[in-house]
Amino acid sequence: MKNQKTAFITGVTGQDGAYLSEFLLKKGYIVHGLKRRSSLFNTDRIDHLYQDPHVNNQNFILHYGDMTDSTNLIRLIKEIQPDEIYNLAAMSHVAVSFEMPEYVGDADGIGTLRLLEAVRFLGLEQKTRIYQASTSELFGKVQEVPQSETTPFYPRSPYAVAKMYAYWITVNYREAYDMFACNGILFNHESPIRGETFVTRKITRAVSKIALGLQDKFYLGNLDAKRDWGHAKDYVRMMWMILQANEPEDWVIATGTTTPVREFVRMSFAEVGIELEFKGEGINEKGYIAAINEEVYNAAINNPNVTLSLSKCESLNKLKIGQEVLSVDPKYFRPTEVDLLIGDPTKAKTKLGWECNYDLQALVKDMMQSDLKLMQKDQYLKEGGYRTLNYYE
Ligand code: NDP
Ligand code: GDR
Repeated sequence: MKNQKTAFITGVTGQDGAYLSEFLLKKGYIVHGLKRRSSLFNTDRIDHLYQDPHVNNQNFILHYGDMTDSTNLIRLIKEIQPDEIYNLAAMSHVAVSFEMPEYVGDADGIGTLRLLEAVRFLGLEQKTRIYQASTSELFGKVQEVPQSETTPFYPRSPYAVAKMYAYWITVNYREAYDMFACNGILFNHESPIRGETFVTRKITRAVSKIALGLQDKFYLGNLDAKRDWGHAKDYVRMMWMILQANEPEDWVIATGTTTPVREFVRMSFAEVGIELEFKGEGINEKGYIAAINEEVYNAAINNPNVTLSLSKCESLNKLKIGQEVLSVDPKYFRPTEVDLLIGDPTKAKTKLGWECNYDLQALVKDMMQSDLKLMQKDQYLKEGGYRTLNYYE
């Protein structure tokens, strides 16, 4: 294809890496991805894009590597000669970053420097455009509401501090070496392929299991935290738009609305016709089933793609009014919390014409439908006498 562009995505096996690969392949790009060696297959999210390496004219190519290995990054970038690099690789879990701060500093912070240096070292400053996955966690203990490109940073975790280094080294390389290097300051974005230990996915998985009678209750940490949640599909589109702009700049990407974790729980249960009632305060707060709308329940779990021997009635009968389905477990509290995030995406909307297709209700629906289907598969396997895996998230 004439003028076919080549992109290199680090973190290709993650949520955003998978959606971005799909998006760029549809646009006609050749996509190279960096994946880590793992003792088990770790390419679930991109298996549908995978091509047999023996066929000719592959346009989706995976390479082993790691953000902590600069010689590997230099060699790959030399081979690939990318027009665009999307640096999505990171240890991205805020709570886990308190457990492994040194590694996070290395992979998320210095890893970004390694990538920028590789481009400079290879003399590709004028050819290769670079997107850095920056984050609303930079705003942390927020200094302004809502947060925009000019809001001062106040990071509150080793993850956010490492990302702050990555943010500024990207700006510095842009200014020092005239590189087209940009930060997308993205607020939380979720999807059916969101990592299972982030709060939204933890909720939609647990609610699906509870609805199907596969689990009685689940535990969360801070129910009061507020986040500006969007859909990952909308956000990867903006990553690409950022690199097509006339000038390299930094951009806030957000929906502009904020919602407490408790409300996300309520909305997820509502998708299966379960009305929740919250009682108690702080660590004693609990969620109980207040009512069940059987019509909504049946419509939600009536998945034509899975034939179940277990009748829907049986799962429904396992649910009881007054059943305790949610408790707070302080082990999920963080040493320092980010209480409120709400972004102001005016610049992205006015200068680049970005819009989101999904609001929070549509996001919750998409995630719930997908997890109900996934858990129905578990239910089906269980009934067939197969072992299903229990993850305690
Ligand atoms: P995920 O956690 O789903 O994916 C992270 C990716 O990085 C995975 O492919 C992972 O590989 C890879 N990775 C982790 N460490 C290394 C390493 N040392 N070397 C190479 N690859 C590594 O994150 P998301 O897709 O949700 O996010 C993408 C990026 O955007 C991240 O940098 C994240 O910090 C940032 N971000 C995310 C937001 C969100 O709400 N999703 C918001 C703002 C920023 P493996 O699969 O092997 O673990
Ligand atoms: P966050 O996402 O820290 O915002 O980082 P996460 O979903 O982990 O937490 C959001 C909020 O929910 C509260 N919470 C819980 N969180 C988790 N994971 N598990 C729980 O049981 C739980 N209970 C309550 C948290 O305390 C927090 O306030 C995500 C990541 O994708 C980052 O990589 C990204 O940079 C930011 O979003 C923007």
